[in-house]
Amino acid sequence: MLREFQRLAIGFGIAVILVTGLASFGTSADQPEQVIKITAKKFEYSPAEVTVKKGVPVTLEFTSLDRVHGFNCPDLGIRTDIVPEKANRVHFVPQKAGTFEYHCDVFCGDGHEDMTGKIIVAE
Ligand SMILES: [Cu+2]
Repeated sequence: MLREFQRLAIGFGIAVILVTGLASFGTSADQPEQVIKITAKKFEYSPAEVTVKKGVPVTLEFTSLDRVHGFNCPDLGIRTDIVPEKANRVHFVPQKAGTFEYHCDVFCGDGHEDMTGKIIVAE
């Protein structure tokens, strides 16, 4: 009786491992995360224009080369401070295709207003 229960339990355990393993394999194969590095300095982002794929998770990783900047993309609902000597990350899953402008929202000097870029979400 006990033996049978053990066999069942082991069988169940193996099934769970297989299913979760397959599931995570499926996700990572279909939707590799897009990691994009962007540097910020007075008064530009580099690259200023990035293209991502709709439905695929994105991590934007910002590095500042001089001072504190901001990253704000209201249409995608994402923002972060960009602090020097820190990896400043935002994570999102683009749900709609299009071109979305972003800008620096931490005043950084005379060219601050021109510190902008674009995120292009492709189908
Ligand atoms: Cu600024």
